[in-house]
Amino acid sequence: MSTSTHSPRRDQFSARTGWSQAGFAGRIQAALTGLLCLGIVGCVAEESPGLVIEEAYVSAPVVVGPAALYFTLRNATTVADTLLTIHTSAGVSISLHESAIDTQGRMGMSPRERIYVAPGQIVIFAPGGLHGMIPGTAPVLRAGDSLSVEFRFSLAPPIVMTVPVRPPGG
Ligand SMILES: [Cu+2]
Repeated sequence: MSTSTHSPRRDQFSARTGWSQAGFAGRIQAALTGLLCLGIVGCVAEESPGLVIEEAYVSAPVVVGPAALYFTLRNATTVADTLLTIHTSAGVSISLHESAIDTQGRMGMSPRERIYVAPGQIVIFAPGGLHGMIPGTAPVLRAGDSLSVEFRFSLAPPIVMTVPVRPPGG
């Protein structure tokens, strides 16, 4: 598109995308925060701008079988997001599950399609509740191993991280 007018660039942006000025400023600020992050010690690679996975570990199976993945998901952004899928870097799908006690007092677990995380919300995947289920057909996991895992979200870029394997129940 060629034009002979010299309207401010910001106005062209607003007209094309419908972004509010505040929304646009917010995006720039988020981008700057991401850049600043590069120079700060302790700002680790698994941290995407705003969505953070912390304290991730795999609990090794007692015998050969499925293993559980636990972690804390924190949404430090101002927009809601959704954890869609988790898989290993080898392409093995890790199911989203939730354990619960039914009305008969029996412990069971059911699949979850996706996990919504509101702005500022912390979602804890821990024994007895939400967890990732690693199929027993994956390479057998033992304490001391590590596993490369990728988390995918509806908005935020994927987070790839190396997760330690702890002893069963550890
Ligand atoms: Cu499970």
